[in-house]
Amino acid sequence: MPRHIRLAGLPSSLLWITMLAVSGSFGQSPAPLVQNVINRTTVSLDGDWHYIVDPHEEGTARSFGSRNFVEYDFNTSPSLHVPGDWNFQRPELQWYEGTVWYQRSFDYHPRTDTRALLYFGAANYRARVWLNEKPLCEHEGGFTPFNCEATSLLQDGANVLIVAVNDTRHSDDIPSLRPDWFNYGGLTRDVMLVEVPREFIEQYSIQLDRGSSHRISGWIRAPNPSTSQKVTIRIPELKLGTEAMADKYGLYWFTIDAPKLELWSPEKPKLYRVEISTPTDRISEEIGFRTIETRGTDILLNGRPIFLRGIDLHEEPFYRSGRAHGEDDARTLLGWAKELGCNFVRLAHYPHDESMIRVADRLGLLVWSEIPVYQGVDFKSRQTLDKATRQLTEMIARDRNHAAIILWSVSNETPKSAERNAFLHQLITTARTLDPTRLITTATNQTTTAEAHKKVFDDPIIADLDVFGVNEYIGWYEGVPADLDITTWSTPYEKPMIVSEFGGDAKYGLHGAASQRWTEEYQEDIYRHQIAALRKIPFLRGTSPWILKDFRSPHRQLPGIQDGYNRKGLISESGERKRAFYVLQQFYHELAAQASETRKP
Ligand code: GCB
Repeated sequence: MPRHIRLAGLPSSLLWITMLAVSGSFGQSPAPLVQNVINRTTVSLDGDWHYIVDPHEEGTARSFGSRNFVEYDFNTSPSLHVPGDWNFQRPELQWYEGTVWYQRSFDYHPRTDTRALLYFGAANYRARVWLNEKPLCEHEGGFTPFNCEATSLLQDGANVLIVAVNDTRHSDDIPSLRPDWFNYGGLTRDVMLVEVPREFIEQYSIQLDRGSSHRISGWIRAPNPSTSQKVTIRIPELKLGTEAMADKYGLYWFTIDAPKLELWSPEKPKLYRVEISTPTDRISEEIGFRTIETRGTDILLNGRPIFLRGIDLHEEPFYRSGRAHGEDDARTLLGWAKELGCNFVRLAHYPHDESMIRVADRLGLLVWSEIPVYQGVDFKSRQTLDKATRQLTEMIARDRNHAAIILWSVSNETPKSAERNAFLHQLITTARTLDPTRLITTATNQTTTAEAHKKVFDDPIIADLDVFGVNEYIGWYEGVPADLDITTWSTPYEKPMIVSEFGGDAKYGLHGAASQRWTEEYQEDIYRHQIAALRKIPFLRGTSPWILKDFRSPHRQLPGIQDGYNRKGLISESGERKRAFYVLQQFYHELAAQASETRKP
């Protein structure tokens, strides 16, 4: 059954979009996402969970969620740590793709006038949740959070939670069948109960108006508003505040003029504590204020042209296997990016853990955040578009108040076709409608090469974008590094371009001639030629090479060289820097010095 969900903050003509309900047959669909959970009262459900591996879907046939079956016993089953993928906690699960049943018990004492939402930071890829033997909710999409209304199913005292997570890949999923990264399954991010009052602040958008450097505006959504209820928004450091009344949709719109506002920037990532309160609820968050827009081929941050000195990264930690998670991993990964001289990161190819964005806010790193509409997507399927739309909506709902994010990306490397164009157009429109304050991008590898060494970036999807990303592997998948010296780049579009991927593989510690593939010298040579070529592209406004660190990919099996890793990292999986790291670092330090020179009064 199609279900209509309302998207807050939209003009009335766009108030509704049609989405398919997650399922009509199991529990509820997740409740609307509650933002900023780390500043709420929470009960952590992280820790050890019992698990049962279920390759034949016995648990579904025998209703594991709602009754104990004699041959299966969660209480005597081994455990997995949550948050974490299952693949690298148990050697026998490394290559497992299918269903794993998770179970844990916990004590809880419900309080009158308090609601409890069961919150999952992410479960890859499908999750079905039972609380105290009753189906609660299900969710699809491995990199975005969801929460389920648990209040009425929670018991005073012992409670039992069961989650079936399935990470089987399907051609009509997002991502599709063959992503070039490891399919880490499981409850990969935090699980918690979030306690909120009966009437609570669910979501809000607090940003500078597009183009204004001092007018803060936005909306707050609190379910079940009474028409007389007021919301107060305060920024204590600026001694500013205002009140707002609900409109008929339960949205509280407000504007605050802040003439003395210090803008957030990579050089000075200033955050202000913003407090929101209703008669029944209050929440605060550290928010930075900056503008981002384009003018011709320029990207303007706070009204001034900026060049994005970036690096791509997957959500994998250094020094251990599995999914990265939490602030420590984020600080290590983004710390390396800072050391490279970056002011920008492309978080590939899916929304990363929220702590990554919070750390980027504090470190002053601009962020490109992306949904996994990756090669091989079924663009003809309405259902697949619904899945992508849901992931886009959840990504924006979680992160819309983070100053670091300047670009929402709707896809990576999709082949040109009428169906592809329509599919991406729909996503771009949704992203713009949900968040008119940020720029929309995508990474394309579609070019027309009319003559040898003449690259024309003319993918028609560029017409729909604010900024376009180009992935290009001259010297690795195409020709040799010296081809970069004679390649010309052009585009019919008057828009800023970011080279969102380039590079080549090198095994750390393998040395040889610059012409010898897989050596650090070969990779270094690609970077040298590439940087010389980039300097000549007049509409280039950013670079983010592929990639910060070697990452696991089942596609990469060359023995003795790849051994299961994509080796395009500038740093090995154990933290050793390759020669190309220093080449990029030198380029970025030079660009940073030039930029600070032009900023001088
Ligand atoms: C690409 C993809 C990226 C791959 C990379 C590679 O174009 O966007 O996901 O990992 O190339 O190494 O081939």
